[in-house]
Amino acid sequence: MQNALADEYRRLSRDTTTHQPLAYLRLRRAIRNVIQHRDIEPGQTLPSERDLSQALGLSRVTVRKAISGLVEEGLLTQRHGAGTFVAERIVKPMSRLTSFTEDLRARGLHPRSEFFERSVGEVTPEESMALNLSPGVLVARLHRVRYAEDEPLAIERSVVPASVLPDPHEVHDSLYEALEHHNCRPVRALQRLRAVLLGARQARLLHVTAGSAGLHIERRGFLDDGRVVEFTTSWYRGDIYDFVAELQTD
Ligand code: 16G
Repeated sequence: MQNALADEYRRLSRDTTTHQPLAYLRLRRAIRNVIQHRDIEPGQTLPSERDLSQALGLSRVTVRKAISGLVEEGLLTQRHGAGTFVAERIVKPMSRLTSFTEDLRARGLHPRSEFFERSVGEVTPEESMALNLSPGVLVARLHRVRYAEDEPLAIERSVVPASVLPDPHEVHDSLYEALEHHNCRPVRALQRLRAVLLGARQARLLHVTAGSAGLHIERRGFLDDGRVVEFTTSWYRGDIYDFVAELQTD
């Protein structure tokens, strides 16, 4: 792994198109790339700070700074006395508006969806409140299980105004890619998260036992002009996900 990382770091140092003059940012990108290419697997240890600084000819301060950024992003975890590992749980920073597909790709995982429903219909009273739509307006609905390779991670039900997404079959794996295609990817979101026990059907779909812990999340995504473009209800597996928020005093 150390060789793969050293090769990637040198490649980035030579690359004039994406040239990153700051060594710690270059190293951060090299580590991210080897995780994405699966040269290092979740749960495996990263070479020590000292080994990395020797192999790459960098100061330990630089190596530490590169690693600490990836720990904050949730890609790496540190255990006192045991070293730095590629995170096994998926750590999702709550301050960044990312999609399921992007979160998994960043970890070198292959995301995919299995749909139960892709339809267009009249907005329900609950959906019209969440999306600020008048009664009678049409919405596109997507109901799917989200997988990383063959492992189910979440169940999601998304509702999008049909004026934005007239045909829900345009969504293959990523809703945000389809919205981006229409220049309607949300730029801001409000998210409400609570702990739940997964019911029998949800548990079966997520390959866990009934009554396991889950996270129930509602996201309302907004466009620049304030229109609500997405109302998604998700049930994420509690045994895999950590949601992390950075807090600051006023
Ligand atoms: C995430 C979002 C969900 C969004 C989806 C888009 C959370 C809790 N939920 O799962 O609201 O619709 O990503 O992902 O983060 P996609 O572009 O891969 O379909």
